[in-house]
Amino acid sequence: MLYPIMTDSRTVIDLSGTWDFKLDDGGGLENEWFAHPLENPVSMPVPASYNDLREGVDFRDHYGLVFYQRRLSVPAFLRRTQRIVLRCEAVTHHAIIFLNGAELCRHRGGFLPFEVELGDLRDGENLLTIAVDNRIDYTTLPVGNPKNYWGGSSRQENSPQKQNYPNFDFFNYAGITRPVKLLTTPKSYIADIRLAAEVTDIAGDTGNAVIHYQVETGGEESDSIISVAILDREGRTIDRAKGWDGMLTLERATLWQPGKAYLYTIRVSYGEDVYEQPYGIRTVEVRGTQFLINGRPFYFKGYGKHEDTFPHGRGENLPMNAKDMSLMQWQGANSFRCSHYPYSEEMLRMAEREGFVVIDETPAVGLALFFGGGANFRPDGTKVDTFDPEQGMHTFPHHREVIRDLIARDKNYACVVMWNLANEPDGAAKGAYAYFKPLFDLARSLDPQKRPLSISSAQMAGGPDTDVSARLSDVICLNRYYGWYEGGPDLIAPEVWLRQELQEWEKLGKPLMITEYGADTVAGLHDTTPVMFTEEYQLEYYKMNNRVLDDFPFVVGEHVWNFADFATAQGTNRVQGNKKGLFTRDRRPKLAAHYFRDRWHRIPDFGYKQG
Ligand code: BDP
Repeated sequence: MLYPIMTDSRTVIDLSGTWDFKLDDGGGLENEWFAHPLENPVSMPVPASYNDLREGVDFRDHYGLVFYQRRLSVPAFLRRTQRIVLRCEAVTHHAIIFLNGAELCRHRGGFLPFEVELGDLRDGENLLTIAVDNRIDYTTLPVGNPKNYWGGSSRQENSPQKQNYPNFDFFNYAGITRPVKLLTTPKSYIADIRLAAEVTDIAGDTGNAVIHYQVETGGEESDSIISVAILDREGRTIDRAKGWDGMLTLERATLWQPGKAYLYTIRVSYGEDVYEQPYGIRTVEVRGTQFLINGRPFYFKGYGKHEDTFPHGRGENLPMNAKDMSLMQWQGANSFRCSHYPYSEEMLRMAEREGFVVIDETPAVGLALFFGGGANFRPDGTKVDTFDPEQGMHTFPHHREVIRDLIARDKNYACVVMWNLANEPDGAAKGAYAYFKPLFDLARSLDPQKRPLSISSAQMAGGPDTDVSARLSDVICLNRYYGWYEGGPDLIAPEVWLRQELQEWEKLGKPLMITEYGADTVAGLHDTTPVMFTEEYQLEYYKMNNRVLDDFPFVVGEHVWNFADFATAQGTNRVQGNKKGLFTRDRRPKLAAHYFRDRWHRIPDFGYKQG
């Protein structure tokens, strides 16, 4: 799926701005709110999560549909000559699109783009309505619970007011969270480009590269020829080819490197249509216990993040993206994980330009009936397995969809070096292998670059004998909280346990990275004795954990949990959100941020461990 850009043949019109908005009263669809201008709407910015933008619990915790609406006029000359497509970058979680009262399409999933052609635009004004559904359950990703298993009271469960009960630890923000755009293309158009490079004779920043490309076209029949060219940063053409698929050859190509990005442009023409794809040439490979980028052993220094800011919620926040990138670079980090859902393409495009390494993740979080405890028992006391065909979770079809859509969107990014197919699933449960094996196969078959695959494993999934990740993942990714959930406030025994656990995983002969470790820390809480929740405890916690990680050559990276504090559902163990950030939610550093700054500037991107 191509990112919308303007070229000689294409336009993009951003529909961001202030839209009309109304919470559903339960009868919005039945009473066809989409067919007429909304009665008594409020103003709502697009893009943004709506939850924190008006006051009151009813608004923030609204359950079900909301309606967004705006008028739309499209110049007649464009309608005559071009194909007009509505593109939503992300609507969380499910969308129904209506144009002039008629339903155009439905889309499930809140973190990936979808497009629909607008064939029936009228002269003058058109009425565009997007109904957005925030309901989560055992069929959705992320997963929602039927009732509150986590820190909730029976009053909530019996309340006549229906609510979402996230089976995950971040606030269930909703709305039109990324831009809505109109894009126009010629009637015969370039639909997709798939790129993968083979690189040989790597020396320093260069290598000899052969880029394999495949172009997909769509729309009206045409006998136009496809031409493909690769241009360097100065705009010089280095090689050309013709046809649906083929090869471009570069001698001594400049490689895309962590911290040193170099992007070529792949220019594709087909009849009238022209598209330009930025492209970084690099290789990724797991060899033995090493993670190689351009043939050299890479060490991941960075974070699990969230798209979470005040008051946008998960709404796209370009200035904060830029600030985050700057803070990550200030700390000497080189990578982040898109926990726990695909991030906006604006963020990926920035990482691509800045040479920042990304682990791309599906929204498959909450796939475990152990989350919060207690959810996995029937009224008669017998256990329900997460993947029980009847009473377990039914996310498999949607999981397949999101893997397909994620790879369709992000397959050409050099910054994306690994696909993480799920966060903390019930990896030791009966049926876990049967559930995940086809998903791993699917991801492998779809990715033209055959990137490594992983799952971020929860402590509850156990060690290499029980955790399905041991059999399937190319890189073992562990979320571990030794010294916090496991054993905190003691830091002595947890150090022993972490060592023991790593010794077990080491026998597998695969590289391992820590994709989460952290301790809740309320900024401003201090003590001479490092007690839990103080900044001093967070610091001691990380020093202990890092001491262990440094002793294991097969550990290829450390991603702290989390880059910044973030909003969650309410519960007895959350103080206005999750406080495990190295930075506060408004991006002020805690003590540990300075410690990591010092540590990461001393750890090189390449060759830190001798594997
Ligand atoms: C892990 C989850 C993450 C949570 C974190 C925590 O992957 O989403 O926020 O624990 O408890 O289990 O802070």
